[in-house]
Amino acid sequence: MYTQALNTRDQAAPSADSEQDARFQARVDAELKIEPNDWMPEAYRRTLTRQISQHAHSEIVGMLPEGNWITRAPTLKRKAALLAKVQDEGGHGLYLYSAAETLGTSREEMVDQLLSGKAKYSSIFNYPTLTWADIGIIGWLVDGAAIMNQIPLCRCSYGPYARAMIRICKEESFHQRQGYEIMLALCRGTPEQKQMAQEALNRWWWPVLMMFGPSDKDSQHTDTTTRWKIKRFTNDELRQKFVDATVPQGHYLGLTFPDPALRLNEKTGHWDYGEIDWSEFKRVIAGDGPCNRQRMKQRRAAHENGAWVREAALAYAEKRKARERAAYAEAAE
Ligand code: BYC
Repeated sequence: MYTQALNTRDQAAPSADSEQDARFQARVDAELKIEPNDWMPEAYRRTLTRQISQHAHSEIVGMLPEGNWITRAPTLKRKAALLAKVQDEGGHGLYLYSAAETLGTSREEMVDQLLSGKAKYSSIFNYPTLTWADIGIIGWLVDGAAIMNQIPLCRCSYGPYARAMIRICKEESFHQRQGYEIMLALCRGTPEQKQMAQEALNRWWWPVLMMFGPSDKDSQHTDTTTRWKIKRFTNDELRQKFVDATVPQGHYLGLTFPDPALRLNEKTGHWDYGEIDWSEFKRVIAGDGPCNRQRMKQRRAAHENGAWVREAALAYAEKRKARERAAYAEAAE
């Protein structure tokens, strides 16, 4: 999708030159895109590599809780839609790794960081999918939260990330609708099905609110990334937008939210919500959530089992290169 050549760090060496920094910030302020070969502060490169690679890892790990349900989807239609959705997520991971590679870190390095536990991925994918209703919830709420967070990223100052996000958001929007449609079918179904939908909402609501990251007062990166126009809204702003959009959708389904403090604030027009359990969030991102170990074990196994594919692809590329070289040599004679 993007250049195959990696930009080396020397090409964009960090500079103590504040004029260079000021020129960079002026470009960002003028809403001009920063492209891979443009000069950028080393910290901008680092933070983008961190965010884009974490995002890519989240897509790849995010395939696991849903992939678990492909063989158990209740109908052929549901199975086909879920298969397509999980494939889309694999695709999103690949565009994002490509976008991150343009900043000078290879995909192999990023994957190693994931598998060694050094790199983070979204907290939400460390929760189990216990029933079919969880698949509806992932589409409705997890993809709904992802869209809320990702639409502003389509205007991110870094060109390759912004462009990747445009396509990703279109697909996420389909994912969100398929999830809501599953929820609608369950809520209009038997009392047992509605109960299953309610229990899934009870389990996922708080972890989904945590997806937006720590509250603004605890967010380490927001100030800088907002100045660089990577982030356009703070974590709390996006969380509030999500709650405002989602609560009426839940009420339309006839479901209740597991938060006694949830109420429409007549003065602000926003839904007020209760305190998030940040100790749970910290535990999950530190590796001690309900499924962290299982997810990493599955990813490591997938990586090892896929080694022969990588080797075969490399061998094929070498063979093609050798054939091309031979053809040139013959033509030059
Ligand atoms: N989980 O300073 P902060 C998807 C970390 S994919 C884990 O606010 P930032 C989907 C954060 O990394 C969903 N870690 O950070 C896929 C930082 O730690 P480090 C993923 C989290 O970057 C398949 C520390 O906490 N989406 O939706 O300004 C199927 C302090 O946070 C989380 C993206 O990646 C978390 N939830 O803001 C369905 C979107 N939250 O790195 C759906 C792009 C925070 O310093 N990313 N942390 O060690 C972003 O927009 C931002 O990176 C975040 C965090 C809003 C997530």
